[in-house]
Amino acid sequence: MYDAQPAHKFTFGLWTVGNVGRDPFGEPVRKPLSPPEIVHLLAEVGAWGVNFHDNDLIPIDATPSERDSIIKAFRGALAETGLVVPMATTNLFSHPAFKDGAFTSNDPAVRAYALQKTMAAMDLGAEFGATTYVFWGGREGSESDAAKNPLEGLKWFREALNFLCEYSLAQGYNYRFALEAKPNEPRGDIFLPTTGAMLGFIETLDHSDMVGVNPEVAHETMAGLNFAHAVAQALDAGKLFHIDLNDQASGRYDQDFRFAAHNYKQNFFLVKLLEDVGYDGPRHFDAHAYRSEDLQGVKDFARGCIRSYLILAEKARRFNADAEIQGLLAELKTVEPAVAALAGSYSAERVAALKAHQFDRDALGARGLGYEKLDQLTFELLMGVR
Ligand code: GCO
Ligand code: MN
Ligand code: MN
Repeated sequence: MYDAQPAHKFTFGLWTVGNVGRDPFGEPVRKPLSPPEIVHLLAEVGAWGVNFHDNDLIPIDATPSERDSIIKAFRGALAETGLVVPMATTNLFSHPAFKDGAFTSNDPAVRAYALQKTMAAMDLGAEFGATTYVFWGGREGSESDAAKNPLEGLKWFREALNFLCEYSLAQGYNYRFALEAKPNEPRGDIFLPTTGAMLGFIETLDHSDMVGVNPEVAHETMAGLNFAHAVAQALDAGKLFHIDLNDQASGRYDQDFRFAAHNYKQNFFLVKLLEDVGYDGPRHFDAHAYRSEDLQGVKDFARGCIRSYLILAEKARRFNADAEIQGLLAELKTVEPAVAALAGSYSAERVAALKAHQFDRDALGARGLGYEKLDQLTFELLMGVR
């Protein structure tokens, strides 16, 4: 019943199930897996696709011949399993050169190197048929505003994206760019900290039509925001090009937990939103297993992400088919048609009708809305007692 179908487009990054469990306080707890091993693991758990940063696949110091043999082995694993590569991205955060950012580094040599590295990574992604290119500016920010002018940072970031859009077009790549916001970590503050901020920034780009967002559950939650609302804004703008699913408790470090491990209710409304609108992009799990896990635990983690999504999708269908819930929702909208017609878009007639109408504001204020019942029914449905 909770089997993944290709239409769900469930994907994982090489860095997710490949995560070895290193953290700022401790060494790795799992052995590294090679890219072909990861592809086979993902096929085993039911994933549709695999994504990568340039250096997840090709180490930053690989020789050309090492590069060729890695590509050959990876291609072989994709052919054996039928997995696709829908998204690629650049690692612009691990190497010490990027300690003050990549596209927004104060050092023009670093900014130029970041462009060179990204073009090469776009070439690599295109070789595998990727059509979405993610930009997560993990180091694009500062610890002290004494060190960097945020206006200059934004200007440099815009310049880089305009450059790379031109490069994508000139190469004939089919890329759509997806910008991923995060409020902080690893920088004290990261520029453009929320999906809403990204959406505003996109409109200032030369090729804004090519650029959308890649919102992540954990990142919006770290900022104390309602993730489903951020996703709704992206959908409303036609900009939901990709999505990073995971989980996070508010006010904690960047946890990247298994999807829906923490906020069942918030993630239910997220899945309901995606399913109701028929979102047809990749559903990417940007998460990793707890540090307590071995290889079996990594598989449990990956299967859990997929299964939890499918369970919540099934709950969303039940919510939509639940007569009592739907009855309460319909009741909210039942008003006299003549009064309902007063709300709507601008017209001279509506202005005249509004000016003439007498509203009974006390009656409007006195009406109980039934949200307590609605929320309780939602809880009962999610807990399986309904
Ligand atoms: C994080 C980010 C990253 C990016 C990834 C793709 O908080 O570490 O979510 O995992 O999504 O680098 O750009
Ligand atoms: Mn993250
Ligand atoms: Mn992410």
